Amino acid sequence: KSVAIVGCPFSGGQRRSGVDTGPNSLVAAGLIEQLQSLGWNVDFEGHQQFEGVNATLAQDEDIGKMKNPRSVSSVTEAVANTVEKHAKAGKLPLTLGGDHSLALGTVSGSLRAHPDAALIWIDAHADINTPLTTPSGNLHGCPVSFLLGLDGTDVEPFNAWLPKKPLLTPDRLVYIGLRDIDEGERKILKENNIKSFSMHHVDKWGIGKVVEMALDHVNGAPGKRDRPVHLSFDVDALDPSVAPSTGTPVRGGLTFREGHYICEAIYETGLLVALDLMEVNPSLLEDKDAKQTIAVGCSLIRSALGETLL
Ligand code: DIR
Ligand code: MN
Ligand code: MN
Ligand code: MN
Repeated sequence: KSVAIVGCPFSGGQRRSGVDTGPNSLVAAGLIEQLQSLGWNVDFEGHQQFEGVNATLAQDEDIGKMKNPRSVSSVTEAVANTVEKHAKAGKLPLTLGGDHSLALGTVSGSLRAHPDAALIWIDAHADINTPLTTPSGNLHGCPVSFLLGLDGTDVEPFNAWLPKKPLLTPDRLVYIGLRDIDEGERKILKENNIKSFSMHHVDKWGIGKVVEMALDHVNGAPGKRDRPVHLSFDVDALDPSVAPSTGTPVRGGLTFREGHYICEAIYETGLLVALDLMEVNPSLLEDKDAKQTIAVGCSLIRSALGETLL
């Protein structure tokens, strides 16, 4: 079993600098050695080279409401190609963010290799604004709408590389951890019948039941387990007391164990084909908060790759 680390030092999908240092911090904390000790063959050829793009963010003029559209489009297109390549070579791509706009690339790459895959999105936010509904213009709040090809997403420069027929359908998408949804997003989730387990549902049913229901949903029947799974984990899904150093923390999030349980349960299905760990921003708070967030990021990844279920 091989994992290919795709380090993505990119921050242009949102406004706060520092999230581009996330991948390096995770690797410097010993992630590679940790995965090797779990028995994984780790393929890491250095982080993706986005320095040029990060340096020219200031010159990337808005298109409509979208901030940094050219940068986000070129980075996500490149990431899609990298993830696709690793997935087709039989490796499990592990993408380290960077902001969550990157998942437009990672999920595109996964779906090219595994067209029937499901997307499990763990986040405080739904990241399903369109270029028309986005209140902030930040593209880290929009990747899912592009993946689904929603109204308003057929825009330059993204339509130069995204397929006319979207790779993802709403029935293969599920959310866990939501608690900060914009008005336009609420409408989109409803109209497209997208399954969402908010923190309310986690409280009501417990995380064990929620993960089973999420897996049942994307597989189309209770107990059915055959779809490959792309797990996209925004560290802000966790409560800020657990993962403080992230750009848009929201109170009332997943506990340490709830976050890890999700990763373990998905690993246990044997269907995980790709993993994203996004929005770790070590530069926002004091050193001890940054260290805590990096450590929890590494530990979520280890859980998704089998640490606690030997
Ligand atoms: C808000 C915040 N929904 C937006 N989004 C995210 O800007 O679209 N924060 N993803 O992490
Ligand atoms: Mn800008
Ligand atoms: Mn988020
Ligand atoms: Mn997110």
